[in-house]
Amino acid sequence: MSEITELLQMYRAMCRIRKVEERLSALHKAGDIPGFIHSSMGQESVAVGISRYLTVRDTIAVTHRGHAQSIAKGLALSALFAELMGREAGTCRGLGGSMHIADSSIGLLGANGIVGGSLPIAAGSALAHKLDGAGNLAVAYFGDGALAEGIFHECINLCALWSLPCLFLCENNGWSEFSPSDEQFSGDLKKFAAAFNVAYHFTEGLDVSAVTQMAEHIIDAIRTTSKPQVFEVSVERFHGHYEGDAQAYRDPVELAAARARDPIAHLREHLLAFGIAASILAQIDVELTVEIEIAVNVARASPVLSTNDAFAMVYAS
Ligand SMILES: Cc1ncc(C[n+]2csc(CCOP(=O)(O)OP(=O)(O)O)c2C)c(N)n1
Ligand SMILES: [Mg+2]
Repeated sequence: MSEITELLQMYRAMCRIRKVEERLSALHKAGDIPGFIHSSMGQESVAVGISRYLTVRDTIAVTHRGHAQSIAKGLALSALFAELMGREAGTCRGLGGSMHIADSSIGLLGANGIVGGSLPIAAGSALAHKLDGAGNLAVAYFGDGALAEGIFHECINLCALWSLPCLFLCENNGWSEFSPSDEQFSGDLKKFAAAFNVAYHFTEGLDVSAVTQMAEHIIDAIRTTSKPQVFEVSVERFHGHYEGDAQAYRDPVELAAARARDPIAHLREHLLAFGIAASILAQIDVELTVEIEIAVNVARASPVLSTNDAFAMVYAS
């Protein structure tokens, strides 16, 4: 595949996630989505770069900010919209919502409302992959906020000790809810990795090509060695902690600078400079809009489960 075809694929994949989240934001504002949702706008390069090198048998455990990670792994958009809108066509029949989305048929082990909750799930899955011997791996997505949780240390220790094929993928957006991470965490992920004899890699998420190149190298190494590795990607969180959080606690100058570090705009400029016509990029936008509206309509056409149906699933018969 030519370099330009690959870049266009990544552009489409990142725009798809961005447009889904913009649509989710509007649906949430309109009252069509109950509960909290957390957007990955500004962080799309991570899931897109990693997922290029994952197969359907590789597994991922994702965070509360997990839409991008799930879509990039292959989650059907109609199942995503339906789940968030509380409809029966959702991945968990609309009972889980954004922070419990799961689809084992594509290796999506589930989103987590518990900070750090993805780590032990991925570690367990990595043990299963090792016992299975088929060369698959597990990815534990987590935010910088999880570094202050004890479970991170337990999981990286066990994965290193037992030589488990687990990628510890830290999306470092510098924020943990409404606090800058440096007010929450005094350590250093690179040094933590070294302390557990685990290889560590870092890149800026602004450039999806950099994420992709590093991801290929790391994922190949994990498959070959069956050893865990840490990959930290520095990204920007464009929206509030949750949709509806106005981010009054953020300095407007800092926020504007963060929003200027947009991986999609960055790639778009690169593609235009490469000679790709703006009309080709506009066509991608139109195609994605159609795809998303079809998914929203499928979700809307699906019924909401009755309260009795919900109770029926609490106990096995
Ligand atoms: C164990 C636990 N502690 C605290 C919370 C409350 N909480 C929800 S999200 C969050 C911040 C998470 O920050 P980070 O891991 O960096 O992810 P980000 O939101 O930046 O993507 C916190 C503290 C929680 N959900 N679970
Ligand atoms: Mg964070």
